[in-house]
Amino acid sequence: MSAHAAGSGHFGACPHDCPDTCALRLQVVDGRVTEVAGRADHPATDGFICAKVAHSPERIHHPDRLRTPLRRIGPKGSGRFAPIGWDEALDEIAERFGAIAAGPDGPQAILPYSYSGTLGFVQGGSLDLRFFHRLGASRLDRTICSTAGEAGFRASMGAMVGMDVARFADARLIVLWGTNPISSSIHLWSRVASAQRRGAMVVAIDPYRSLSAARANWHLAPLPGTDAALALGLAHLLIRDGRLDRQWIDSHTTGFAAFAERAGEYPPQRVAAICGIAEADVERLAALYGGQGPSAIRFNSGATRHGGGASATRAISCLPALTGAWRHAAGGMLLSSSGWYPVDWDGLGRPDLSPPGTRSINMSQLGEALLSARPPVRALYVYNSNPAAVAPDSVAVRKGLAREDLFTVVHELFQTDTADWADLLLPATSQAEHFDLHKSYGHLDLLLNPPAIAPLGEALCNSELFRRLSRRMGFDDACLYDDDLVIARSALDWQHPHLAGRRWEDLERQGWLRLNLPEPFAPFASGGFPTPDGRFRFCLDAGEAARRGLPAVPDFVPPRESHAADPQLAARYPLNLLTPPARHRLNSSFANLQVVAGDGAPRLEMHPQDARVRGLATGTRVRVHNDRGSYQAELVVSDAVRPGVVVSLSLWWQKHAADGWNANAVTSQAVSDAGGGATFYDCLVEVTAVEASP
Ligand SMILES: Nc1nc2c(c(=O)[nH]1)N[C@H]1C(S)=C(S)[C@@H](COP(=O)(O)OP(=O)(O)OC[C@H]3O[C@@H](n4cnc5c(=O)[nH]c(N)nc54)[C@H](O)[C@@H]3O)O[C@H]1N2
Ligand SMILES: Nc1nc2c(c(=O)[nH]1)N[C@H]1C(S)=C(S)[C@@H](COP(=O)(O)OP(=O)(O)OC[C@H]3O[C@@H](n4cnc5c(=O)[nH]c(N)nc54)[C@H](O)[C@@H]3O)O[C@H]1N2
Ligand SMILES: [Mo]
Repeated sequence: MSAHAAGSGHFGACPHDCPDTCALRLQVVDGRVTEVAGRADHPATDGFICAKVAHSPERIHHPDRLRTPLRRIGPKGSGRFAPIGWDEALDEIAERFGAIAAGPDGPQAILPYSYSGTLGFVQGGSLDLRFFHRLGASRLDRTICSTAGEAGFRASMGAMVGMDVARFADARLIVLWGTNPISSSIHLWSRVASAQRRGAMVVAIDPYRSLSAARANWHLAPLPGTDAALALGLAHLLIRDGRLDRQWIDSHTTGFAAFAERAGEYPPQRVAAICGIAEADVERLAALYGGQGPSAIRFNSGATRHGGGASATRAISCLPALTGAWRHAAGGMLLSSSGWYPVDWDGLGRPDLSPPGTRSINMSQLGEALLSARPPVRALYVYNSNPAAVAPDSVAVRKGLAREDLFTVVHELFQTDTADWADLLLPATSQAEHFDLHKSYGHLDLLLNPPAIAPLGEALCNSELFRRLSRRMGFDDACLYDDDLVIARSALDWQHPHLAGRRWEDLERQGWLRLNLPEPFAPFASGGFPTPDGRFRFCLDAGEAARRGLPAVPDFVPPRESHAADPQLAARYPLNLLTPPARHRLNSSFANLQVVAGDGAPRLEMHPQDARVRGLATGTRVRVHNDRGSYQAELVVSDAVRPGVVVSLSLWWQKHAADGWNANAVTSQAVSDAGGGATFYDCLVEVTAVEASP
C-alpha cells in the first residue's frame, strides 16, 4: 500500500460522522500508526484536525481493541466472552440466520442495525446493504440523525444542496442556527472566525450558550423547538419592511403569496411569546438579516431534533429565498452538501434485491421494534453503531437487548455498551486498516482512504465480513462478492457533469479531488433549484404536500413535550433537556479514550433560578428523570442555559457511569413531524438531588 504514500506518510480520510471529512496524513513505524495529522494541501482541511482525531494512534492501537471473534459465556448482558475462530462464528451466524429465514416469520425477523461508525461508501453502505437485501431482512429506516431536516429542506429546495462551506469566510452576516461548530465542525468555525475578524457579524440562535454562541457577536436564545415560529416572524418583518428581492422571487420561486399570508400570522408579539424572547430581538434580527449582505445561514441539527423539526428546517430555508441571498456565493444556507455528489445509491446498496413488501423498521424506535414488532425481531446484527448508548429511550432498548430469545451479533472495534449484550462479538478494523472512498456532507471533495497498516489481530473490515457471510449463506449473486476497489470506483457516476474532467487516477495519486463545480460557487444565483420546475418552493401543492407528510404552507409545529402541547406533562416535568454533542467525544465514539474524553463524570448545566428553587448547587449529584427513565450527573449551576432548559453534553458510555445509564435513558422514541426523525431534544425532565446513600 506504500503506493499510496503521499509525500511523507500515507494519506487517508477521516471516517467519522462530522461535516468536515478531513484529509489525513498518517505516519507508520513498524506497522504501527504513530501520528495522524491534517493535510495542509487539502484546502478544506487546511493543515489541522480536531483533538479527538489527532489522538487516533491511541484509539487505533488501544489495548481494548477487539482482536478475535468472541462468544458469550456469561448471562446475557454480562459482557463475558471467550474467543472462538472465524469459521465457528460464521457458521453459527449462517445457521441461525438460515433457521430464522426458514421459520414462520421468514427473513424479516432479522434486523440489521447500523449508522455512522464510518461514513465511507464501502464500509458504510455497500455489501452490508446488498447482503441484507438479498437475505430479505427487515430494512432499516436510518432516521437517527438527519431525516427530519432532510424532509423539511427537500420540500423547499429539492435536494440536500447549498452554499460552498469555504464561502462563509466572505459573508457579512453569519447566522449559526442550532449549531455549535467549535465542537462539531471546527473547519467551518475557522471560516466563521476569519469572517468575524474582517468585520462580519456572527449571530448564534441557540437556547444554550454553546462554545460558539459564546464567541458570537450576538447570542439569541429562543425556547427549544420554537425556531419555525422565529423564522416565520422574520419573514413577516422582511415582508412588512419590503426587505425582499422581488425580482429574484418572481423569477426563481413558487408559492410566495400563500407563504406571505402564513407569515402574516406571525407578528413579532406572537413570535416573542412563543419563543420566549423580546419583541425587539425579533425586529433586530430581521433588520440584520434583511440588511447589507451577503448573509449566510449555517443550519444544522439542533432545531431539527424536535417534534416540529422538519417544519422548522423548511421555514428557515425560506429566508434566503426572500432576500435574494442566493445571488451571492457567500449568501444562502448550508445544511448538507451531500446532494452535490452524483452517487449511485441503488448500485451501491441494491435495494432491488430486497423482496417486494419487505417491512421497514425506524431505527429511532429500536426499543419498540425489539419489544413489540410483529412479526418479532428474532435476530439483530449491529455494525457501525452503538445503539444501547445512542438510541433514544435506552431503557426500552436495553429491555429489548436483554431478551433471551434474541440472537445478537455485534461487529465492533471495542466492547461498547451494545457489545455487552451480544451473543457473538466480532472484531472490526479501523480507518487505518481498511480501504474506503468518502464524500463529505460539509465540503465538496472526494477523499480516498487506502489502508495504512494491516488489520489488528483477526479484525475484519465490514465489506470482507459480508463477503464471507454471503459465501457461508450460499448466495450466488456476483454483486455480493465485489472487491472494495470495484465498489469504490462504481459508487459514483463519473459521466455526471459534477465529475466532468475528474479521473479516478487523480484521486489515487492525490488522495482527494474537488467536484467539478465553479469557484467561487453561487449555486442558485440564477435559480436552477433541483425541483421539478427549477424553482424554490415556498409552498407545495396539495398532492406533493400529502406525499411528503407536510402541510402545503410552512407552519410552526410546537414540541411534543412542551407547555404548549402538553401542559400536564410540563407541570410534572418542567425542564427541557438538551443533549447536544460534546467537543471531545463523537456521539458515543471516543468515550473510552481517556486521553480525549477524560472530562470526568456526566454533567448537567442548570440556570441559577432553577437550581435555587430546587435547593441544588454546583457539585450536587443529581438524578435527571421522567416517566421513561433516569440518569445521574454532576450539577453545574450556570447562566449558559436559560431558565427552564438544562443541558448534558453527550454522549458517554452507560457502563462508565456510576448508575449505568446515559442521557438517552430519558429521551423519547417519538418521531418528527415528517421524515420519521429522532426527537432527542424534545424531552421534558425533572431534576432532583441524589440522596447520600446510607
Ligand atoms: N465533537 C463532536 N463533533 C460532532 C459530533 C459529536 O458528537 N462530537 N457529532 C457529529 C454528528 S453525528 C452530527 S449529526 C453533527 C451535529 O452537528 P450540530 O447539529 O451542529 O450539533 P451541535 O454543534 O452540537 O449544535 C447543536 C446546537 O443546537 C442547539 N439546540 C438544541 N435544540 C435547539 C433548538 O430547538 N433550536 C436551536 N436553534 N438550537 C437548538 C444545542 O444547544 C447545540 O448547541 O455533529 C457532528 N460532529
Ligand atoms: N441523546 C442524544 N443521542 C444522540 C445524539 C444526540 O445529539 N443526543 N445524536 C445522534 C446522532 S446525530 C447520531 S449520528 C447517532 C450516532 O450513533 P452511532 O452511529 O451509533 O455512532 P457512535 O456512537 O459513534 O458509534 C459508532 C460505533 O461504530 C463503531 N465502528 C467504527 N468504525 C467501524 C467499522 O468500520 N466497522 C464496524 N463494524 N464498526 C465500526 C465504533 O467503534 C462505534 O462504537 O447518535 C445519536 N444519538
Ligand atoms: Mo449525526
